Amino acid sequence: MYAQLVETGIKRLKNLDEMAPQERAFQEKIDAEIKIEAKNWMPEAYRQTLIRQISQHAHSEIVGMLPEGNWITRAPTLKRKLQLMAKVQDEAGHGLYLYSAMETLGADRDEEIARLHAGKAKYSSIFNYPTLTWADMGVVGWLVDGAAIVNQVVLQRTSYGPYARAMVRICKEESFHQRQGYELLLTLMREGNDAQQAMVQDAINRFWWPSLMMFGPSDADSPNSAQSMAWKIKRQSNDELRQRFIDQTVPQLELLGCTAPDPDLKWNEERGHYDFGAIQWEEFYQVLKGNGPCNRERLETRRVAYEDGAWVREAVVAYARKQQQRHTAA
Ligand code: BYC
Repeated sequence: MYAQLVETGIKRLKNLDEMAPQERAFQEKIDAEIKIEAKNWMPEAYRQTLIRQISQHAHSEIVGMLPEGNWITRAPTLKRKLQLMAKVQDEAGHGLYLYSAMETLGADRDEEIARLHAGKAKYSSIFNYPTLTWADMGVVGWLVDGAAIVNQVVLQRTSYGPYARAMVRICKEESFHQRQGYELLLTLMREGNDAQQAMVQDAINRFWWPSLMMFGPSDADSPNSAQSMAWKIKRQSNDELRQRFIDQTVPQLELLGCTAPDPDLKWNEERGHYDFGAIQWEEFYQVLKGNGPCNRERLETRRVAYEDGAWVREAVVAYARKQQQRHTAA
């Protein structure tokens, strides 16, 4: 795959013999599967790539709380409310582990959050779509967390130690999220009435293509992939992961008794994979530019939450100062 990416010439990568000694030693360490830790030397571009990816990932987790947070007060039973609250809290936790991993690279959390709130930072495109019905809670768990797991299982082996270790716990929690979503949908499909079953199919129709876009542009159009694969930040390409997600999701879709909004989706015996239709990349790039259905609403909600939470941050700092004074006086 790496050789293939180099050949396509998206970004020409240096050979080992073109690198300065320190950089060559770094690349050899990566090639030998030795993790890079916070205090180790690393090329500035490696550090910046990680800050970019980890901060975007952290932002996705906390913005990702919003579409589901909207439904906590409307959950149909106590059990569903508890599950949804636990899931949304887990996403906040994921954001915290990831911001901490990002800080080990010297990035400033407040600055990165300010960039998010100013509309200057990216977060996952998927969270710019609205959650219109209760079935969306099932579909977000099943498809959105399902896609996130496929991407994140591989990131457990990413070359930067603190990021890889954060992923281990995140993957365990995501797997609970995916299952609760699927179980919610199975219940609606097996015990629900016609309207409830139609609600599930409608949610799948709306989230299917945006979930496939979560993996990022096709390999040929992914500017960061070649270098990130060489540094083993990314271990598998966007298209490889997208294909894996489709292959494992279609049987689950069939078990639900639902369909995907893709007439070209069919098993290809020769390839041993599902074929699927063309993704509308224009829609994806529009969402990235801030023109998705909910971009403005999501950022505004985040800004208000941050401002409303200012007193908590001040109280925590005041308490810490007081404790420190007591400690010094004693
Ligand atoms: N949305 O060269 P590429 C979750 C950007 S949340 C927005 O392939 P890269 C969850 C990309 O950043 C899941 N932007 O980039 C939470 C780049 O822009 P810049 C979040 C996207 O980084 C709550 C440009 O497009 N998971 O789990 O090599 C509830 C070109 O792309 C997207 C992660 O963040 C997108 N979908 O590969 C439920 C995983 N795709 O920065 C669930 C960690 C691409 O050059 N991240 N872009 O301006 C990654 O694995 C990689 O960053 C990606 C993109 C595969 C996403």
